[in-house]
Amino acid sequence: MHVVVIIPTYNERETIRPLVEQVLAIEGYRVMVADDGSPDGTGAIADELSALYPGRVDVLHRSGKRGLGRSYVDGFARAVAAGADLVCQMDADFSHDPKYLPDLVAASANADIVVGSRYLKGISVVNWPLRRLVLSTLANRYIRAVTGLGVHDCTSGFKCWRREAIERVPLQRIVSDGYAFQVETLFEAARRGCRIVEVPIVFVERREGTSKLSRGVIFESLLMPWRLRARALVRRPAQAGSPC
Ligand SMILES: Nc1nc2c(ncn2[C@@H]2O[C@H](COP(=O)(O)OP(=O)(O)OP(=O)(O)O)[C@@H](O)[C@H]2O)c(=O)[nH]1
Ligand SMILES: [Mg+2]
Repeated sequence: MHVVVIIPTYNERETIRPLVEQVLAIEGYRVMVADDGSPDGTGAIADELSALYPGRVDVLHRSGKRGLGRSYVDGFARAVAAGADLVCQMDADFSHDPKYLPDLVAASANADIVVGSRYLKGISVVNWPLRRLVLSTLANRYIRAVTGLGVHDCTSGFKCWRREAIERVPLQRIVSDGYAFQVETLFEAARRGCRIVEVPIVFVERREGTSKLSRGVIFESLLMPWRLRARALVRRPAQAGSPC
């Protein structure tokens, strides 16, 4: 199995090195860092890691407009072109512990997309203030109600995709820039028949660096479920790739 773990970064110099090294400790896994020209030099650290671990660390340096969604679109396309069988996505801030990656990969034997879920066994989040917990759990209820998605943690950025599922989603038509990317891609995959399962994870709030959650990103996430619902009404899924 060719497994690529994509880590999008913007100013994550404190965590990127130990995180990449923990992922590489899992035999055979490769990493792709998708850096948006971080002013703090995260991209240069990723280049050092790439030189240190030849063939196992790829760095995608993106310039121009920043965006988590666009970083993943570019990263997915590159990983699939490089022959990946499974593509994982995770944050760089250690909120997603690499120890769960083998669980996600194992569950992909019976699923097209595996979601690392914070809300499967009650709520498994460490160090979030109450208002953040309330926001996230209400957001997930809202997304499920509006889109009809049957996933407990629709906004999770910790996932494993089978290559066929990525090929099935028309990535170039994904419009989200920010965290709404998670919801939009899940929705587009689900309506093309991809099987989505969740595995439990414990999510830990970042200790280093700063959050990139902005008002614009929250607004996009609030609007996206309605856009998706409207899209489902007016547009039949475009056929990209073979069925899941
Ligand atoms: N390439 C790229 N990565 C980004 C961008 N914005 C955020 N990221 C990365 O996406 C991941 C998630 O961002 P965070 O700031 O941790 O967002 P979050 O986890 O929702 O928020 P916190 O819980 O407050 O940390 C991190 O690895 C960030 O470095 C971006 O515009 N471009
Ligand atoms: Mg985070």
